Amino acid sequence: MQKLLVTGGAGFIGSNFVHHALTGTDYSITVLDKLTYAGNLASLKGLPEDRFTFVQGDICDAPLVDRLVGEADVVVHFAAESHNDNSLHDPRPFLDTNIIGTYTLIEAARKHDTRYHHISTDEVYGDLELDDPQRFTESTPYNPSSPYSSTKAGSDLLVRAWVRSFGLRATISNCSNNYGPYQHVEKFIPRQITNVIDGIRPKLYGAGENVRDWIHATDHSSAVLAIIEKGEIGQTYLIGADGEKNNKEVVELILKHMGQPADAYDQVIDRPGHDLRYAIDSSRLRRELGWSPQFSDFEQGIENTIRWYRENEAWWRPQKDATEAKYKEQGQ
Ligand code: NAD
Ligand code: TDX
Repeated sequence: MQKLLVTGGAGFIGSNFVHHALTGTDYSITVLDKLTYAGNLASLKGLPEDRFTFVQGDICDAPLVDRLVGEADVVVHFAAESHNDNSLHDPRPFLDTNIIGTYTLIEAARKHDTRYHHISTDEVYGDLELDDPQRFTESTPYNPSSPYSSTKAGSDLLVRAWVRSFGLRATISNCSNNYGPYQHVEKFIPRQITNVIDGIRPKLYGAGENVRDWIHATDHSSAVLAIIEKGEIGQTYLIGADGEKNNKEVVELILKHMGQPADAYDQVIDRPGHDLRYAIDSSRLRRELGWSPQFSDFEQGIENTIRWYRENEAWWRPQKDATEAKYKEQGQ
């Protein structure tokens, strides 16, 4: 039985991964999570008690990290400051958690020779023109735009250097935009769903032409499991499900499935430096590790996600007012 240390397991993708991994394998999992505003213990309810442990703590706490990494067979590092808009208003926590936190983890993994998997984002590659026929691949040069994506890029480069210089047994994955249950209401899709539930019109940054490449969090989880089990040490894998949609299309889909007119949204101030388009070519992952996404119908996925937020109001309600108040201050 493998022992996994999952950082950031009380966040959106980390919690989806923990549920997925504990269902599909006999692994035991320890989650290390600071429970920032983005972490929620309620996302980890109902897990098998004999195979799941929760530790509240900071990935920058070197003695704690050293002990937990020493007890694990594999580290899966999800913990991050993850929201672009926050990084534009207060970048410092992004440097601490995304850079120093990653450094702290890979130093411990180096010392204990622990297998390490690093979760990252397609945003490290910058953005594409709307009509560019190319998509991001593992060899696309890094060109991040925001404080968030530049700290994620920095953390990826640290991992690459630790592999080359110290023989760290690591893999990296860069995934596209995730959606699904347990996503914080600050993020695009849950913000608009919960706005409609509250009788507030969805808020589209600018004209809504920006394209994101959507993947269900369960498909991200199955890809990470495939990489842990079959990935080649030192390699980077791009994870994506061919889900390109512009933001206006996504808002219209949410409005349609929530019984609202297609134009019942507001256009608000655009995000500074807003990346235009992300698009992932995940052929290496599919070809070399035999992975494929199971949630290929985005409209069905959005319907399920709307249902989840309707049925789990107690999970998101405590964050909603403070999140909207912050956006209002920023004119968004
Ligand atoms: P999230 O913000 O929902 O969750 C982050 C979690 O990390 C929270 O539980 C938080 O409490 C915890 N955390 C933050 N700082 C910490 C610290 N210093 N020590 C310990 N725990 C800490 O984020 P998410 O959307 O689930 O993203 C998870 C990972 O996936 C991140 O590395 C992110 O860059 C990456 N990623 C996200 C997406 C996406 O669409 N959301 C896409 C690709 C990659
Ligand atoms: O209210 C909104 N209106 C709007 O039009 C919000 C919150 C967002 N947007 C736009 C901005 C983006 O073009 O929607 C798109 C998606 O926005 P976010 O949910 O903030 O995601 P994004 O900035 O694309 O980054 C996400 O995907 C990559 C995650 O937050 C990152 O952690 C991940 O690395």
